[in-house]
Amino acid sequence: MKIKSVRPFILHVPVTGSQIADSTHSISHWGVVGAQIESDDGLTGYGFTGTHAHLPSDQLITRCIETCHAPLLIGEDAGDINRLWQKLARNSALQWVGRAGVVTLSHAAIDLALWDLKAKAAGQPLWKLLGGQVRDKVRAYNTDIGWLSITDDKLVEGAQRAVEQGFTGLKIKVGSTVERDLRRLASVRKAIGPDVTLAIDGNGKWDLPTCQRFCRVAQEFDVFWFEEPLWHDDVKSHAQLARATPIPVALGEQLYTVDAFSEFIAQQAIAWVQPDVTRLAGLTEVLRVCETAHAFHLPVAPHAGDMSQVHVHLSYAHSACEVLEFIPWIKDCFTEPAEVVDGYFRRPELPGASTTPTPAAWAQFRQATG
Ligand code: 0YR
Ligand code: MG
Repeated sequence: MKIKSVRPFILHVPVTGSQIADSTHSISHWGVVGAQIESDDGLTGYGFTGTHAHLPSDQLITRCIETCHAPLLIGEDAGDINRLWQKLARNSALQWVGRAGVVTLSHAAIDLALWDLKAKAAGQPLWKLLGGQVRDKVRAYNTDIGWLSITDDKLVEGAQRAVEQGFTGLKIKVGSTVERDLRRLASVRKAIGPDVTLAIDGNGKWDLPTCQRFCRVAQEFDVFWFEEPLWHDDVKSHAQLARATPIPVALGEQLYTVDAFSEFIAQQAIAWVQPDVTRLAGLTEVLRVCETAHAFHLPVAPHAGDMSQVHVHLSYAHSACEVLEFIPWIKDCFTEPAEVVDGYFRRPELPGASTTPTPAAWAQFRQATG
């Protein structure tokens, strides 16, 4: 099965309501920026990364796919995923300009398209190709109820509604002021009772003293994890915070390599490991992170930059994956959406990685690739 063409694409899909905010971003659309890889036997694989739908930076990614990655792939055997990963990631010119960021996001799209293609060629959902299912069901937690842009009243209402729908896990954003965030945390915990896991996510906004002050009070509310409490690359401060609070530290959505995860693990700075197949160089690199986490008996909760389309396959197949993030923004753009029923992700059944867009989404949300 030879690679015949590699074509980039960009979709901009509206978020819930018209705008959402966490401590560092405010966005109206989610970007689905990726590659369509066609093989000589007539199959098409789709892979993508997730962005804040900022067209100029999305076009950096599509340009990297089109002009740097595609020429390395044409004519190659599409099934040689491991070798092609090395060819892209250890290409000296590309490595020189980026071992993180645009080059990695572009590589993620390519790697996922190749996995999608391989699973389609095998006539199997991806989780089967990854060794088959290790658990009966994948627990979802809902992030979409907890944006900082949601008022205190609506936050509590939304949390209650999600629990009524069957969610057993929620996550709310923090990183505004300690006082406001503690008030919101307390009111959500009170509303949902003790049986629902409740995580918090700071998106890297606060410094160490602020996190410590927050955690001293927050620990009363049975916080499942504190995600991205501090600046993304600051291993030392995460290690200090992890020693200072009983609340487990979670991170990974802004790490790009297995090496970065290894450093946090080695410094005992991380309790929940959150790799994202759309931000590291695809599933191939994320499997290394999951194996590393597994070796240290650390649970994995993938960050869902793909809004869980691929991650649900990974989570059915990998024993380290305990729970998976759910945000509903883009699911209806795909022929097999990542659906949650009674709080658990439905197991995908169609051949592939659940990355194939519907013709309707393709027509409605497509943007110029530059
Ligand atoms: C919106 N999930 C996250 C979104 C979300 C971010 O900026 O990208 O909040 O990906 O932190 O855990
Ligand atoms: Mg997060």
